[in-house]
Amino acid sequence: MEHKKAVITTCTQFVVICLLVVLRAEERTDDGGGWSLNSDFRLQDEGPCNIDVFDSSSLSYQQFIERYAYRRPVILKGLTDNTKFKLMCSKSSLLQHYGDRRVRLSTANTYSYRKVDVPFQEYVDIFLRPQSTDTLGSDTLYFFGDNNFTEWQSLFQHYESPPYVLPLTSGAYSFGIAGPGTGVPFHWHGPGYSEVIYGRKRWFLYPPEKEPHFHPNRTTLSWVTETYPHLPEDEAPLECTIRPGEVLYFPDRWWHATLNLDTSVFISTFLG
Ligand SMILES: O=C(O)CCC(=O)C(=O)O
Repeated sequence: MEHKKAVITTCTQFVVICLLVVLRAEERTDDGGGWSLNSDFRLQDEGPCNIDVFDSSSLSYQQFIERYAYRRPVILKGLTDNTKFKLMCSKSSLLQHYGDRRVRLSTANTYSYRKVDVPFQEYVDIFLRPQSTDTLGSDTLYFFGDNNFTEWQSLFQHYESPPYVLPLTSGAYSFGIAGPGTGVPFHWHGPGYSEVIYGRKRWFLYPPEKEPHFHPNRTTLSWVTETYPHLPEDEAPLECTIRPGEVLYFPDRWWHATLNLDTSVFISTFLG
């Protein structure tokens, strides 16, 4: 009997070790920082990209100001080097350093009303999961913004924000992590940048004078599934999917909505 127990225990330990080895290997190879494993659910459709994309070396600050800053969105590649910040944002590193800190979650509707505070570890274990199409924005809790800059200062101080700042403005950060299919429905505010550290994020934008048709309590995922495919050509949004190493600039008061295609770690810099 004792021998049988010992064999079972040894086998169980062996299986657990094998699983851990596989998981760690996957973490190392997928460069999703351990947030999104190769086997995980992710959205495949990146959509078209009809926003101007530049290598940052081919668009000077002066050109950015003249052509884009007050006129239309643009995506810049290689504008910042956030290699160190990225390493610090891996799942294991963030959980190790901030797992017991409380984070403030907001409902993902246009006029974000409800706020819920949970330990970061609990957010990762329980709330961080794929979005289902029929869940309302008011029932989706999203970790983005409302960051505690005192507690997380040791992380944010390593973020290199886009250097093309609008005159007379300074940047305020908004950091988040969310599952595939999540995102923020259409809304607008001041100008800023969005960068994904891990994962891909699909963006939809309309100029201030062209308010899109959307329901403020439906998620971006439901808008993409139900409304977007039927849009007449002249109501099509500007859109693109951004990846790590790229930043998207949105001008003042442009309508925008986001859709995380993978589990994503991301940060916005609001210029005000
Ligand atoms: O990154 C996101 O999902 C939301 C970004 C956004 O809407 C914003 O920066 O205002």
